[in-house]
This record gives sequence, C-alpha cells and structure tokens, in this order.
Amino acid sequence: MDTPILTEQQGGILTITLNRPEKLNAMTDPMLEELLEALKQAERDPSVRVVILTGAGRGFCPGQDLGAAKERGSETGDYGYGKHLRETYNLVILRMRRLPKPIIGAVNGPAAGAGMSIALACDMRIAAESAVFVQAFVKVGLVPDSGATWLLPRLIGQTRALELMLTGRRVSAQEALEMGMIHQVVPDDQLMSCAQAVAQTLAKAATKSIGYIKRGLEFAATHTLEESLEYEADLQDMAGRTADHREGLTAFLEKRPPHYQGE
Ligand code: T3D
Repeated sequence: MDTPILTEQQGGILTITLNRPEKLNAMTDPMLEELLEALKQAERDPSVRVVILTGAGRGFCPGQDLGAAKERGSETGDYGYGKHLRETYNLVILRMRRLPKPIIGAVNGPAAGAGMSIALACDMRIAAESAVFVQAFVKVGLVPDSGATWLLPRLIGQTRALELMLTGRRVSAQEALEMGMIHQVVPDDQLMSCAQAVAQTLAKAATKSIGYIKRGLEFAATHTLEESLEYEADLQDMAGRTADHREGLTAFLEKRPPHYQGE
C-alpha cells in the first residue's frame, strides 16, 4: 500500500503531501497518525524552517473518509465521532497552530469538511484557481469540526462563516480570496512554484520570531488587550534574547542584509 503521507525536505523547507489521490486525499486513521508524526518531526528538527502542506493529485483533502467513518459505526450506529475527533483531528489542528514555524497550505484542489479546517489551520493559504472550499459537514448531517467554528469566523467574519456552514456550498478560490479566507490565488500549474517562493523567503527569516508571532496572535485571540500587552512583553523579552535578533540589529546598523540562522 502507498504511504498516505509523503515528506520531502529541500533546504529548510519540508513539504508534507497528503497522498490518497484516488479519494482526493480523504482522511483515514493511518493518514492522521502519519500527519501528526510529520508535524512533530517538523517541530523537533531545527533544520526545518518552513512547512508546505499540499495534496497529491487533483484534491487537497475532502475531510474524513466517509467510508471509513461508516465502517466504524456500522454495528452499533454510534460513530464515536467525539472520541475520534479528540484523539486525531484535534491533535493535528493544535499541533499545526502551535508549531513554532510557519505552515503554508498549498491548496491544490477541493478542501472540504475537516480538510477545509486543516487548510484554515495553516498560517498562509495559497490556492490553485480550480480549488474549492466546502463546509461540507451539514450536507452529511454533521457540524463543523476540527477548529472550523473557531478559525473560519476569525478569517471571514461570523456572517459569512454562518452562511457557508448552513449551506455547505462550494466557494471558489477567487471568492475565498475576496472573503479574506486565503492569501493568494494562482494558476493551477504555478501553485507549487509560488508556494516554494513564499517558503524560501520565510526559510530565510528569523524562525524564532515567527514562532513567537504565531503564539502572540493565538493568545490575543482569546485574551483582553491588557493581557495581550503583558504577553507581548514576555514574547519580546524572549525574541530579544535570540541570536537572530542580535544578527538583525547588527545587520541593520552595518547596512547589510541579515543572515538568520533560526536561532
Ligand atoms: O470521523 C470523525 O471523527 C468525524 C469527522 C468528520 C470530519 C469531516 O470531515 S465530515 C465531512 C466529510 N467530507 C465531506 O462530506 C465531503 C464529501 N465530498 C464532497 O463533497 C466532494 O467529493 C468534494 C466537494 C470534496 C469534491 O467534489 P468533486 O465533484 O470534485 O469530486 P467527487 O467526484 O465528489 O469525488 C471524487 C472521489 O473522491 C469519489 O470517489 P469515486 O466515486 O471516484 O470512487 C468520491 O467518493 C471520493 N471522495 C470525496 N470525498 C470523500 C470521498 N471518499 C470518501 N470520503 C470523502 N470525504
């Protein structure tokens, strides 16, 4: 059987590819386990400075494999979704959001259900023109999960998020861009080169600083201004102690480009 998650590192860029193209990369348990492991490895390995997440074939990810879900509950009629979410998707989403390195979602095709949540959990989203985003849950009598209720309204606002969740309609990449759901739309055949170009820029950046930026935004999303000011001061203390900050200061004063080592 083909491996459901492919990883390839070039320089500081780790590309993780969801690899079940015959099902548009619908998620199975082995895929979720391997994706979680790849994210853990990306966190542990200091040579990884940026992650690109994409899908093999014509799909990004249409969420949970509905055949596998049906099998899980076929005898009892209890699909055990809550337990399954807590043990799989929730861990993946938290790991993505807490990864102290940027994740670029290169959305090459349909991103639906929990697959759309995974795209939303990336730090940047670049989509191919033919990609579509679908809050598919309602179409199968479920509710948005894997962080969709938290992530989507923050990106596009409550009004639009609710409409997409209630209707489950397909949103084109262009409309997603106009809504502020994604950062960029590019011709299909330029998706990976565009994602690589963005990744190369981020791979040369001050990686620790990027990690702290992610933490600061995540914290601020659920805290008051006063608490966020305090947290920013803590993060700035930590950023100020990094070698990359020293290099940034020196480079500025010497009027030369900085050479960040991610330390
Ligand atoms: O388990 C838990 O813990 C609960 C968690 C739930 C999280 C969820 O993600 S629930 C939501 C699950 N996802 C969906 O309901 C989406 C279902 N798929 C679609 O709506 C459409 O396939 C797409 C909009 C994604 C793409 O449409 P289109 O027209 O481009 O492709 P297609 O022809 O519908 O699909 C192509 C193939 O992929 C097809 O297989 P076939 O007929 O060629 O053998 C289709 O059945 C398969 N496929 C697509 N999505 C899934 C899937 N197979 C299994 N599970 C899927 N989710």
